[in-house]
Amino acid sequence: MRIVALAGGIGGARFLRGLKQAVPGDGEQTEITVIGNTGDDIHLYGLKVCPDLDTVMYTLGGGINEEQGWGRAAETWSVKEEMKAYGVGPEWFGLGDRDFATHIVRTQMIAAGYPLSAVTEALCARWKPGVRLLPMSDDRVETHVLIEDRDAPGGRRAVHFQEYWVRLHAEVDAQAIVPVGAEESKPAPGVIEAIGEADVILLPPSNPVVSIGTVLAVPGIRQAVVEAEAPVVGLSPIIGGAPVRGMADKVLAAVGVETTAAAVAKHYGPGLLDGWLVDTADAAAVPEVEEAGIACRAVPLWMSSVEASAEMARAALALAAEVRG
Ligand code: FO1
Repeated sequence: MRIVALAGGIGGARFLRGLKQAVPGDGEQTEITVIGNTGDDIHLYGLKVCPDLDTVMYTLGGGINEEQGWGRAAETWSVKEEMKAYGVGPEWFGLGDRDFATHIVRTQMIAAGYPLSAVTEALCARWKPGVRLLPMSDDRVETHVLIEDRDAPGGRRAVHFQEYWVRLHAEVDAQAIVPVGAEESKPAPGVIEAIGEADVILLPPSNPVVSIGTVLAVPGIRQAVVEAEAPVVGLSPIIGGAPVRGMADKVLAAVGVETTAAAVAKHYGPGLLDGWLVDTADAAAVPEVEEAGIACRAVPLWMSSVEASAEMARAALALAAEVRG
């Protein structure tokens, strides 16, 4: 079975770990292709950092810092401390010594002319995540957030997504989310083909705006998913009216979407989604989602363990089989 998943960072990676556990053991029967968000990418100290690709690679490759959900396990921070001693910021973004190696290798390969997809493949040769990890695009796309700034002309300014997320903790309202460069970007090699050949397409519980939304903003990807033969099943990142992690509610508000499991399903729309899983706490939302033309089931969606994530993945695959008819 060929499974394709559009994924962001922590929530997506944790779901994918469960999906790997859920699919039939004989690996050759099942191939998982992950199309990763690169809108979170940030350039620091002359290095290209790809948070969502690295979170998937480290989580599935066994190197993730489990509590944080990002960065490396058993990390040390000597380089960061030395940068601080030189007064070179930004202090608010924590790059550990082990993590730096990933960004140095990536930046070196890009400088040598390799596209991000080839770089990601090379980094995964070490980490062996057990899935094919493709960036959504080899072109530079960076999500910026428009926030109010009384001192700025027009009363607002754009900040990089990471500054909004990590330094500002999304405490100020996002007036707009802009995936800079998306319009000019192209899907990375293999992305459109993987979607077209998929037996199932999954939208993990990643951020629907800045993760899944950014992947869908690359021209051609949304259309490929809409036109795909494969059933498309998503899992709600919102449980009981609140985001499971992160501050998804802040970016959902920026695009005028209520922070509910049903609203996110309708935001993706019946043109894209064939099925949608909500948590048992949101069972009351099932009729509303079904009325929107999307098959809906209520199952436990808390990824409290790898087995819990695997159960969610099994439920998603079962719903895909059901809607396939
Ligand atoms: N998130 C934080 O909240 N604080 C950090 O200092 C931080 C550093 C960091 C470094 C590398 C990396 O790959 C991810 C990092 N993240 C940090 C997480 C990152 O902001 C998020 O994982 C994604 O961008 C959102 O999904």
